[in-house]
Amino acid sequence: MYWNREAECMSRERLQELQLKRLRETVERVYNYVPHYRRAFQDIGIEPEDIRSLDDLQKLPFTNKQDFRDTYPFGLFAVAKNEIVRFHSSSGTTGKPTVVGYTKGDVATWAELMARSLVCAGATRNSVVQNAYGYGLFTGGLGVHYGAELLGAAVIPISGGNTKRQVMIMKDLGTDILTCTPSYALYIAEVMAEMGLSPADFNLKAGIFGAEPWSENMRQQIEEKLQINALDIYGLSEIIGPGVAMECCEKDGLHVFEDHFIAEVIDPATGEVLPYGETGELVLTTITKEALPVIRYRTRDLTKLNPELCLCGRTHVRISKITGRTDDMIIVRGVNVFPTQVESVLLEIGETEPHYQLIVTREGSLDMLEIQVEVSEAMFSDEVKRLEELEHKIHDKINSILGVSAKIRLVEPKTIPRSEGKARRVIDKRQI
Ligand code: DLL
Repeated sequence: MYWNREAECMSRERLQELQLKRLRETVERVYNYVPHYRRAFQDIGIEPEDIRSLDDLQKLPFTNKQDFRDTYPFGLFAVAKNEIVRFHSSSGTTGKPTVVGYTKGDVATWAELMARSLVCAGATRNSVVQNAYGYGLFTGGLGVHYGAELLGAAVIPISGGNTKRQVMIMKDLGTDILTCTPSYALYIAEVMAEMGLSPADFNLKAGIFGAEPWSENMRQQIEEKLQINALDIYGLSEIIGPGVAMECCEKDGLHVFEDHFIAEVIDPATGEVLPYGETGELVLTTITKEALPVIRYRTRDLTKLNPELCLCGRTHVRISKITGRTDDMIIVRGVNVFPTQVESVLLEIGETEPHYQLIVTREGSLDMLEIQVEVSEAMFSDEVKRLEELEHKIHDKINSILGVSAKIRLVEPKTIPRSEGKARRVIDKRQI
């Protein structure tokens, strides 16, 4: 099932022709209407006519988060302000937020991409989509909303939070598609169980989870607890919001909607483009955006590209599940650690609950990593010896897989704060 078969299954040859045409139009437009780009191109002696093939994209300069900050709020817009029909803002926690704008055309494109994403998860016009992404400046809520409406599904604009009501509505309205962050999906499952309900009491079929990194093991947990197909959706405000890439039911990578975006993976240290299959930083170029076209945006998200044809029939390149952000990575005594690696180890051992947090401190000049993870009530009130054994087991496995020695602290159920949006996995208390 596809929303737009022609676009999603287009031959690579035609797709690349289309990409080149759209790339050239975009480059022309930003050169003419966005002083930042004109300057950046001129600095390295590039004119729009120099872009003759898709490979020429590599000649263009990168765009960073800092460029958004330096030109805050409207400096990167390529249309007059009265063409803008919507603003959103990134959820950045440091410095000024990033403001992004959409024309009518952009809102329509975004809805199309989200309709495609919903169909990837098996949604139809008969679906009831419970949208528990936050509504507001965050792109999750309204992004999914417009896509679900375009599809003709019934959308429940419930936003995040008030989880008991969330569960009740899910049951009473017969929700079949749930959209929220993966960490919130787990919390919903927990509340469901507390309310004495089981998946059999619901009509849930699939979930579209994203906005934060999550491991394959986390997928298994969610699928088991909710008895659904759990699929990954990727996106970011600077590019459009959710719907840049979406996993199909093959669950083997997320298709980047390449008729609207061009994906590259670079070595974050050198900026060099990496061959297919090598892990690096995802760089995205928009080729149909009107209000805010973005050239070679450095996402800081780590992934690799897979150009092989997918069994689902879609021809668009796939990114593998994002393992983390370059700036999410914590360096503990010189060792790079991503929260998803820890998550993967914990869930593989499988004797803890899927709620964890990493706490980094510095004692003297030594970094200390503590991993707090919840265990079940029964386990917690069990013999101390059993808890110690489990702590050792986790410690050893983390040590052998990540190469870092961490203090493991098993904590009581519900000690770790639950999130209704993006989970906070790392608390870095080092003053560096
Ligand atoms: O999180 C857009 C979104 C909403 C995506 C709902 C999916 C679902 P921002 O708030 O701008 O936008 O944050 C973007 O979130 O650069 C990634 O680091 C992270 N991220 C988004 N989706 C995924 C994912 C939205 N599926 C930043 N896996 C991105 C891992 C993700 N990380």
